[in-house]
Amino acid sequence: MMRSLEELEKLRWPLRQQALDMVYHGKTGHLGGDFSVIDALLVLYFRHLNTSPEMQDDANRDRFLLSKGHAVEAFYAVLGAAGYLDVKDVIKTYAKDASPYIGHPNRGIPGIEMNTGSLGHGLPIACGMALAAKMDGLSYRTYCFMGDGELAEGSVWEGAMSGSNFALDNLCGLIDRNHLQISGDTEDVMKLDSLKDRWEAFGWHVVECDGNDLKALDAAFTEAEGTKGQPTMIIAHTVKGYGSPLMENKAGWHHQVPNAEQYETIKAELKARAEEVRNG
Ligand SMILES: Cc1ncc(C[n+]2csc(CCOP(=O)(O)OP(=O)(O)O)c2C)c(N)n1
Repeated sequence: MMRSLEELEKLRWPLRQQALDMVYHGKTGHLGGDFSVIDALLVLYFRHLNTSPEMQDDANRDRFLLSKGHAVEAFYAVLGAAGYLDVKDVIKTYAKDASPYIGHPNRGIPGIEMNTGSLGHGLPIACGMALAAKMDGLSYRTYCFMGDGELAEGSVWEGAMSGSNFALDNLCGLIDRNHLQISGDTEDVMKLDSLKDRWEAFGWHVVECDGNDLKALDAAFTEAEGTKGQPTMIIAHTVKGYGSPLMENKAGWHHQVPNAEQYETIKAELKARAEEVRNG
């Protein structure tokens, strides 16, 4: 279902509110990483991914893996907007006993292709899916979103090697480059400088963009689609907690659940962003 960037500009604030509601009522979750990646998820699902709730058994549907699986609340919100699930159900039951909506993506939920959350698994599996498309003569594309902290996992670099070795131009990765991971700055935990050079050295086409700018993301995915002979890695420069000054750029909000007062503050911050859009 194609939506204009103007429509997505409106959608990105209420969808963050839904993620906030899931975490607040479920008393667990990862709001910082949800808020940094939700814009990229929206642009992908509503402007690039060739799949839909009706296409789930279609062998030629595009594949998407949220390798940074802890951002599942953002994923549920986007799947809800795209018609895969009822987001009210998610908000009501998220992380509660017997709910299918657990804290990481789980196969069996419509639209979820793979269980993720043990970091580092997405890219090698995405390589396998992209290679399978080539072997089967199918035209579907495969996308995989990772966190920058996730790049400390060795298996990511096996995927990096395989992607170019098999010339997987039907594969597009995205790194949510927000400079923070669970315990602080990525440069203190595991240095990632020269990130573009590293992926290029592994044989990937690299696109850098502002990962909280819908237009820039849209152009990056379009460039990936037009790239032949090698896979593309989009380095999306984002702000962890984007849209909530209370949470922005603070490592503590990786996994923190807001109290009642913080909940109201974040809600007001999101409402203000939504009003900005309405007032042009
Ligand atoms: C294999 C593995 N090791 C450790 C963890 C614990 N963990 C959960 S989130 C996280 C930090 C991830 O940081 P990043 O990928 O940058 O995510 P973001 O900041 O975008 O939320 C870690 C280490 C995990 N989920 N899987």
